[in-house]
Amino acid sequence: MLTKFRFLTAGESHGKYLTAIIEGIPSGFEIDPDFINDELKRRQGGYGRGERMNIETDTVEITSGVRFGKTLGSPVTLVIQNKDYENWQKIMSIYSKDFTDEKSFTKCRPGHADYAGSIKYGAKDLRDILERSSARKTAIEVAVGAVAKQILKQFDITCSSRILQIGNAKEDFCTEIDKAKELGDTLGGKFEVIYENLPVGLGSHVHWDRMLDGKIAQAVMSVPAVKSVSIGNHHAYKMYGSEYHDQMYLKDGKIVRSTNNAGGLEGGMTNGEPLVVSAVMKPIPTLRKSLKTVDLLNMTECEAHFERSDTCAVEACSIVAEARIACVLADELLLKFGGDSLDEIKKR
Ligand code: EPS
Repeated sequence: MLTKFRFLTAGESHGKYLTAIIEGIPSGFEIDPDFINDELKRRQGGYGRGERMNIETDTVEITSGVRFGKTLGSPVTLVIQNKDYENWQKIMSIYSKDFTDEKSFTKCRPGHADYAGSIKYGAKDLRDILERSSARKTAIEVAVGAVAKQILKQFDITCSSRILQIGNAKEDFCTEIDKAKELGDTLGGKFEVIYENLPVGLGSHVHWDRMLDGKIAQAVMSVPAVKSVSIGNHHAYKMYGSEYHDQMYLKDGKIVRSTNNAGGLEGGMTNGEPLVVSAVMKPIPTLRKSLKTVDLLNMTECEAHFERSDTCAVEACSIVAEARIACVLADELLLKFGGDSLDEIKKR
């Protein structure tokens, strides 16, 4: 869907590397690996994360497209090493299997990709599905998003996010997470991402697949475990039009608004107000407390597979959503202003 800021990612959760190639970045953009690493650290953090985060210290290596701190206009390649691969080398070997079938996992986890993925791809071992469906891949997505954020930074576009709710808690999130952990359970929640200082007119009203609200919804909805996305005031369904719509006034010759219920988007285009996107993350489907399922090996009822998991990853999810939106916005900026170098774009 992205046409100017295009990227592909690859990598399994316990494979050797997570990789991304970004194509379409004009020359002259400053890229700071320390900023990317700070973003990776933010994704690893948050209260309620699991043991895997104690193993990894996600760090990016840039292997193409940047010289002396600036983009060359050529594809930018990012690589993150999975430290945990060392413990999984045999299980994740690319060579023919040299251990018994007993190691296969066949008790699918309700709520994960295991069941549908096994049927779709004919996987006898659900690990063939788990390894790519794992939210581990969001590490490299955050690295790509950190590159996109550095493009946005050149135009003073800034980003922030906050947690709105975890389970039933609107304030004391840690206690709520501790409670779930004690029960061997998991928790989802709700978060909000805000982008400020966007120019008017990113996106377009002229065709359904050019509308920015649709592009953002797709980008955030496909973050693992996200079940709903909304833009602006999500109580729109119960408000009068006269309450909901952001009325326009003049102040010192400039158009101003007293509300931002539209969340910065009207007619599929940015309107100059802050872009406000909120999303709901479901509880992680890998949990210590048993969930009833079926063993696909012998079609008997059993308890779902459990290795280890996070209790709550809503904060990490919000960082991933920030990254996904950054990619969409960087793409829109490059689409609108074009150019092969930063200087050329700035002139436009
Ligand atoms: C994740 C790494 C994974 C999980 C988590 C996200 O590591 P592992 O599978 O080795 O424990 O902690 O993924 C899930 C909970 C999931 O259901 O996909 C990460 O790096 O964010």
